[in-house]
Amino acid sequence: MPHTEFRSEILRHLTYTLGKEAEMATRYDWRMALSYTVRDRITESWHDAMRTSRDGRMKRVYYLSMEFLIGRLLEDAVVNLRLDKQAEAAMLDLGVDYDAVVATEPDAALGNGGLGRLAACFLESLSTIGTPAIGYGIRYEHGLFRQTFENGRQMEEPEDWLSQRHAWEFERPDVAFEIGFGGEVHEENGRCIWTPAEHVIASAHDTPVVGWQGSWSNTLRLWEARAAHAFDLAAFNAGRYVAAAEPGTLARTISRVLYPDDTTEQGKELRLKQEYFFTAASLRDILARFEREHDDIALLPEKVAIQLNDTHPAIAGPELVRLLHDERGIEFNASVDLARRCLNYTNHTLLPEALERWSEGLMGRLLPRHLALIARIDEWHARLNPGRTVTALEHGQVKMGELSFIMANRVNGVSALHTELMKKTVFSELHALHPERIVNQTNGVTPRRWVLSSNPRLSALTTDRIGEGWVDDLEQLSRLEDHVDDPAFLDAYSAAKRANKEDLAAWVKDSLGEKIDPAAMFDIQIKRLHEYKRQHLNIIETVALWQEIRDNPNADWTPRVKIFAGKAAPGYVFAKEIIHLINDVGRVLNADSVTSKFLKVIYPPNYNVTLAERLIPAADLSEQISTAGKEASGTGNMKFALNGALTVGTLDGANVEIRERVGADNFFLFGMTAEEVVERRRVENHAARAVADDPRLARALEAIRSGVFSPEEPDRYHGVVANVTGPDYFLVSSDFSDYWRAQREVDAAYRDTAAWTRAAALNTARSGWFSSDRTIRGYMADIWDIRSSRAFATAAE
Ligand code: 8GP
Repeated sequence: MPHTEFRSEILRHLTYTLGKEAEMATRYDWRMALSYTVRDRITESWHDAMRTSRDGRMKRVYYLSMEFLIGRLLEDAVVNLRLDKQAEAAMLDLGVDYDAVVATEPDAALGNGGLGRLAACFLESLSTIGTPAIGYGIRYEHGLFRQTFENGRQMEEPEDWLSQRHAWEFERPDVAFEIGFGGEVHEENGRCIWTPAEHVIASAHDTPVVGWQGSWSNTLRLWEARAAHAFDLAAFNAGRYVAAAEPGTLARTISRVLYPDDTTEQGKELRLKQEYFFTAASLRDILARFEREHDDIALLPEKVAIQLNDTHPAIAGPELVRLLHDERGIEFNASVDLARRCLNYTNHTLLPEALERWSEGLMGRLLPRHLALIARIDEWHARLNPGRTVTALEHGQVKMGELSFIMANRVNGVSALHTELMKKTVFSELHALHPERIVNQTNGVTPRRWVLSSNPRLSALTTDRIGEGWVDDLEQLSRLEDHVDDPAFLDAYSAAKRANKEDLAAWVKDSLGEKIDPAAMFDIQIKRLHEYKRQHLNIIETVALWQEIRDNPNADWTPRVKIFAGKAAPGYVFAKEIIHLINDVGRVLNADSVTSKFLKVIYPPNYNVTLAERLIPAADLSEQISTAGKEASGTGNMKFALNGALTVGTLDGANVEIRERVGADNFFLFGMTAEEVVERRRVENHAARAVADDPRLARALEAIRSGVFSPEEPDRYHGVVANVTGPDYFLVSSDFSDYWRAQREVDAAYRDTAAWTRAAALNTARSGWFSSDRTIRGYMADIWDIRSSRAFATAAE
């Protein structure tokens, strides 16, 4: 389509959809008009895809997730539809700054971290591959909180992404289900009838998710909660205006906020309500669709593959059994069998505190019928596996991990190491009973967003050398290996990185007022704050390095900028102290006239998808330094490697597989292995010993402890230091010396610019396997049993 036609469509939307005159239009208006124009392009392929799936009676994937961290959608859609040139030209014609308009879109922050971003990458890959799929979740009014810093401390403000209209969604008032809570169960003619005490309406909002080249689009269906009777007219007429609106307010609470907690499950009752709310609505929707297309319920597992993204939707097991057995009268064992063959469960963390458990009391109050069904599912499982004792219901608690496992056809881990640890630790007994059930699917990331759209310079260079087939067949990047000894290619590769770093430096100057040198190494750690991710190991090493530079300021130091970004759960005190410490250290180091030309610390607030897109293309070094055995996979690690950052990392999660692929020479390994971690914990006073053995570590900790970075409150970090020198569960002290050694190797390597660039290019060339397209193909083959996708649609049934 010529850009002039595109321009007319934008103007048409501006005039008729937004009701604005061009002279009066704000950037917001232009963005909305542009978004509607782009959305029109998607809508056609979306309808085609739905028709093809329906007419072909194709099997669909239903991805149930509490989180979809989709970020901004306009740029992504423009890139996937290949409308970038037209859109820019049309906006230019209209006298509007395209980039500025794109930048007004708020991030849809409907997730906490890795699990939510993975869900977003998966939806895009499913569309690119052309596999019929629907992502189901909650339309949170407030996504993850907005982070600001006040004197270096994290502050949380509500995220208000829906204060402007959301251009991408279609409201479906006609798709609504009544979801019940509480009440009683009684038997009638041998059948259990649940009469809930309270009802909430789940109402659907659909966002199309377009794949590469726009040839297929799937749906993200998010549920909003509203009251069955939102308004109490009698109360209103009696002058009780607040009370009159109360039913609506209470019901809406369910889709009000995303729980801002990445590890510990809190908010108990409301959280369980949210989980049941979206799971129950999604299952009803799935069954209604199935029953429209098929009249034999026995076909359910052949047509429906449900993926439980972690245990948050684990109530799907008993709920599906309830819908089949109680509501449709299918015999109990047959119902369990049907449900089990549809359901699959992905585990994302082995941290015990993150494995959900609900008290029997709470479950019984909120979901009395489900509690009874869980007990029956346990009996059924015990009957089939005599002599074994693993149950979902134990000591007054419902264990959602066990329940998910028992009710799943397949259970998967998210990296090879994590899957093996799952078999040996949390699910060892269930694995022994069902050795075929656990499979591995190493995570991946979508190359459309994480390379093509966020790193246009690297993308242009890559396409110039190997053609553009890599965009949906990322392993073609290996063909870049033929170019890594070509000086012209390496020059261009390093020029692209340099330009990305200049862009970032300009942004840092504008937004934080700090000047950073694009010639310095950009060393980046971005992720949620957690002790196991060990941002404190990084900042302690920074302090030690600063001390050495001060001792010897004339030595040949490799200039570095350490960049951190990430949010801490509001209730996670230790994580917030680490943020504070990083900011305090940054304040001192950045003001140090002797050392700051060699070492700076930058912490932009409010890490989100958009900030990641800005930081990753500009990275030289990727920090993946978790305690081995704790990071299930990581996906940031993959994004960095693809964009040509070298990794300093432990043998944890997918780091192991990244190192295998990019080669040990192009990866800076340090630290204990998962087994060594377990052994080390048994050593008495392991932390104190490590500190005693490494004077550098001792000196850095002493500076932190004595208030060098917090003179206004010298004992501010006593707690942090006491932890790292005392219990040190995550072995910061024991891994410090080896981390220091690896970092000095990094320094030396960075000084050899040509060799560094070659290693960076090899990281790009050898990371193609980490595409989420590959991961999705793995799920299709090993979990969902789907062989048909767009390419096979006509051959289906
Ligand atoms: C994360 C894992 O920590 C990360 O290693 C992995 O790459 C990612 O999932 C995707 O598989 N886990 C979570 O984000 C997580 O457990 N979040 C839930 C507690 C909310």
